[in-house]
Amino acid sequence: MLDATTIQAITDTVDAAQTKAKPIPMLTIEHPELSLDDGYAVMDELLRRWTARGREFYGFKAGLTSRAKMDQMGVDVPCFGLMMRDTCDPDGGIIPTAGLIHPRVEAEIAFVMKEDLVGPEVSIEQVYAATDYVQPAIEIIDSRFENFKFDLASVVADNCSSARLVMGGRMRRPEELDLAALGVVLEVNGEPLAYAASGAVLGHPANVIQLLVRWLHRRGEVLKAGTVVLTGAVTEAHFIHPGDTICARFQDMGTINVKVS
Ligand code: OOG
Ligand code: MG
Repeated sequence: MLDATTIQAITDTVDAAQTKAKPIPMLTIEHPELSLDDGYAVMDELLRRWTARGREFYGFKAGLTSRAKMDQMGVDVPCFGLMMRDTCDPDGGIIPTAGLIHPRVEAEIAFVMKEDLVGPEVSIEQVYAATDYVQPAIEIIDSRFENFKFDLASVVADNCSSARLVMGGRMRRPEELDLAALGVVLEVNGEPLAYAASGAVLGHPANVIQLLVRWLHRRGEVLKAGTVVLTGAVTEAHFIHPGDTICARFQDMGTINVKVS
């Protein structure tokens, strides 16, 4: 692993790119030895700094969990990132993008937990029992890397491109839905841009929760009650611009409508 001083220096670089919306080259160009664990060490240091600045942890995001996203980004291993409460925008509201570099929108299914889940292995039944409800979400991602180009270690160090999110539509109990096969349509300015089914993420979005619990266990952590989890985009992501209207329709789960400013 990289030494602590180098992790701090890389965190400084990512932190500045995120704060100033100035794109940087993919980190492995200057640090070819950057590993996946190093990427997560940078993410952990980012969280420590954000918390010290008074920002509040909101939940986890999974990224690169669907074939559409893996093919679009050229990375075929899922990753986990952190979401902060001050990046949430309301359904029916306006998403500010002034502080973002090249934002893209994604449609995702969110889980909100009501009981702790402790790994390494949990069953789908345990995931359902620990889930308070599932709900539609849209995520706005914004890679801090030039031309949205990265490898796995770099994107993890950039907190998996997390930028903003909206929870909306209807809250539903997972067992009342066929979560492997719900249709999702993503529209921008009234144009349907992408179609998918909820099972596009690892065959079933609950499988993402299993993977997250395993990942947390390896880090000596548990998935806590009250945590929100975005399970990853079901379709490829689409660029958005000020003035755009976004509509994401989720079968049996309602619709999210937002405007981009
Ligand atoms: C990485 C984050 C991907 C998802 O839902 O797959 C992601 C990226 O594509 O920039 O959030
Ligand atoms: Mg996403």
